[in-house]
Amino acid sequence: MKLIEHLDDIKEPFKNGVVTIGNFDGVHIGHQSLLHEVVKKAAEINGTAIAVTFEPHPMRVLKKKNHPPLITVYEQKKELIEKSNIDVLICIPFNKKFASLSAREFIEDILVKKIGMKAIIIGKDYTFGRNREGDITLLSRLADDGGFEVILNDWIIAPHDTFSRISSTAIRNLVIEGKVDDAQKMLGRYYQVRGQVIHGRDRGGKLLGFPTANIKLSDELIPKAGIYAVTVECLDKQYQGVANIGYSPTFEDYQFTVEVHLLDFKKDIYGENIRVNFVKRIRDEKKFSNINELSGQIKKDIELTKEILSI
Ligand code: RBF
Ligand code: MG
Repeated sequence: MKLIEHLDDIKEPFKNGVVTIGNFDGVHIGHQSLLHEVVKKAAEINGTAIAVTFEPHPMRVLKKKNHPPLITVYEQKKELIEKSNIDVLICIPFNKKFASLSAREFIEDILVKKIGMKAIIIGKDYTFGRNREGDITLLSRLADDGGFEVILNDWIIAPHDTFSRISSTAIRNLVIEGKVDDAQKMLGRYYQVRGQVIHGRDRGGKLLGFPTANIKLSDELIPKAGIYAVTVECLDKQYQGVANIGYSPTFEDYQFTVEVHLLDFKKDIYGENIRVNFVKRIRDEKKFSNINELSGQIKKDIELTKEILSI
């Protein structure tokens, strides 16, 4: 996949560009379906499969406060889009000046003239550009003169009755509620956080008998506090693990940590970058009256985790 992070790097239009546009936060199964259609259409017309996205996420630029946490930070978003076999990913640097471009200018000057768009595939309720003026209606109006085709891709109906439609917002809410197993169904993979292993309070191994890798997160969206069955990618291998997110109330020092105990693992991984995939939430954190009770509970958590992960 060719990555373009500045529009000036596009020296000539791509051959028969088949384009989709979006923020793609989460690169969930709805996004994956769009990307798949783009790849398919490009193959049909001997063209170039192109995804256009924005960086930073427009809500970062337009909405200073209270913007929701990203499901996938830039690095993971690029990786996931690359997996969809898209030929070119164009990440348009998003700033106030770019935001002031009208949707029509964006379509005519950037998508058609610069990128060489011959077809665009988007969801029927997707809007883009200033005042959200960019939509199916505007695209259809400009299609003949612009020499491109507009193809609708309907949202996949979610495979679960607790939610009706796949969206980044719905996934964020599920993760925040700890419903990582439901989030998985919309993401098409487990919700993942990444980060570096840092020194904790050196308590897990010595005091409890269960050492944990404490993680300095590079991600923004953190599942609800509690205990989770997880898998961990580290040192180019995958391990089983049990994660604890929260304040360890037994110890009353009220420091928020994300930590993971790796099953059947003895290596020193301080400083390593690791990835944690959330499979299922097991329970809330609890304040125990002594350390033995907490260790006993962690033992049970590990047994349950093994059962969950063996399915
Ligand atoms: N700390 C608590 O105070 N309450 C808990 O319920 C609790 N559950 C945990 C479950 C697991 C699987 C793990 C790995 C840790 C848990 N901890 C809990 C955190 C534990 O206190 C912490 O790992 C050590 O204090 C080291 O920081
Ligand atoms: Mg630790």
